Amino acid sequence: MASHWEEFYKTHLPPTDFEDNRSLLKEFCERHNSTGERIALVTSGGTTVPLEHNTVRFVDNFSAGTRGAASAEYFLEQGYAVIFMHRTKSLEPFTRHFNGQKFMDMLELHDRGPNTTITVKPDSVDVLAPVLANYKAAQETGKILYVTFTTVSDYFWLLRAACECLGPLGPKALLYLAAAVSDFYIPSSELPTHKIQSSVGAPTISLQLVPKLLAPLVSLWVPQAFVVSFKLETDENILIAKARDSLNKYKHKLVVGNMLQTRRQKVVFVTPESSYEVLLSREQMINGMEIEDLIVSNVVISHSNFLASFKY
Ligand code: PAZ
Repeated sequence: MASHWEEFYKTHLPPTDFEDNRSLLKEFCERHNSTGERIALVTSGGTTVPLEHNTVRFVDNFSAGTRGAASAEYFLEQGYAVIFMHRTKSLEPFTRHFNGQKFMDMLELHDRGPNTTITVKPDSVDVLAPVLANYKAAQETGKILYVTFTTVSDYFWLLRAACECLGPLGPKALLYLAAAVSDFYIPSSELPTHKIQSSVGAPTISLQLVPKLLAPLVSLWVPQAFVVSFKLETDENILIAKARDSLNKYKHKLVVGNMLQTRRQKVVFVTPESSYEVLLSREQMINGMEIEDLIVSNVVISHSNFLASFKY
C-alpha cells in the first residue's frame, strides 16, 4: 500500500535549501502573473532513493533529463516563462548542446604569455551563437528559473511549493511533468543512519510505494491548471491502457506516453477523448529536428484551446 501524501510530508523533512527555493518560486510566479504571462513548470531528470541517511548509496534511474531540458527551450520559444525543476547535474537547457568535451573543442587558446586569450573557433561560431543568444535572452528577461532536486523527497517538497506559487495563475499555469520519479522508496524512519556495512552480510532492502502526488496536485493544489503527465513503459501493449488509467484516476488533461526504446522518435498523446501519435519523420530526423519541438507545439495548442474554453 502506498503511504498517504499528507503522511509523507509529515514524516519527511524538507531539503535544506527549501525556503530559498520557495522564495524564488514565489517571486518568479508573482512577477510573471502580474504581466499576464503563461508559466510552464517543466520537471526533468530522475529522482534518487537513498539507502542511508548519511547517503553513500542510493537507487537511481536512467533519465538524463534530455526531454525536460529540450522542452524548456521550446516553451521559451513559444513565449512561456519556464520553471525548470530538475535533478542536480542532469541536462539543462542551452548548455545541453555542448556537453562534455564538445565545449572545450569549440575553443582556441592563444598563449601569448601574460596576454593569453581564448576565442571560439570560426567553424563553431554558427553553432554556438544561436544557442548563446537564446540563453542570454532568457536570462536577461528573467524568463527562466532553475530549481533542483536530488531525492524523491526533495522532489515532493519542491513540487508542492511550485504548485502553491502557480495556483494564482489559474489556467495560465501549465505543468509538464517529464521527470522520472521513483515509484518506490524507503521511508525516512526505516533508513539506517550510517553507511550499510558489508561485514553484517547482504542487506535485505524493502521498498514501499510512494504516494501518487498527481491526486492532490490536480484536485487541490492547482485545480485550474493545464496538467500534462508523462508515462514511460517498456511493453508497448500496456502503454495506452496505463495512460488512460492515469487520466481516469487523476482527471488531468493529457498523458504523453512513450516507450523507453523509441522515445526520441515517437510519443503518443492520450486525452480523455482520443489518442494520437506524434512522431518525427525520417526527413525531420535527418535535419536534426527534436521530438520535443513537436511535443511542445502540440501541448501549447492544447493549452491554448483549454484557455479559450475556460470558464472562470
Ligand atoms: O530524460 P530522458 O529524456 O532520457 O527521458 C524522458 C522520460 C522517458 C523520463 C520522460 O519522457 C517520461 O516518460 N517521464 C515519466 C516517466 C514515468 O514516470 O513514467
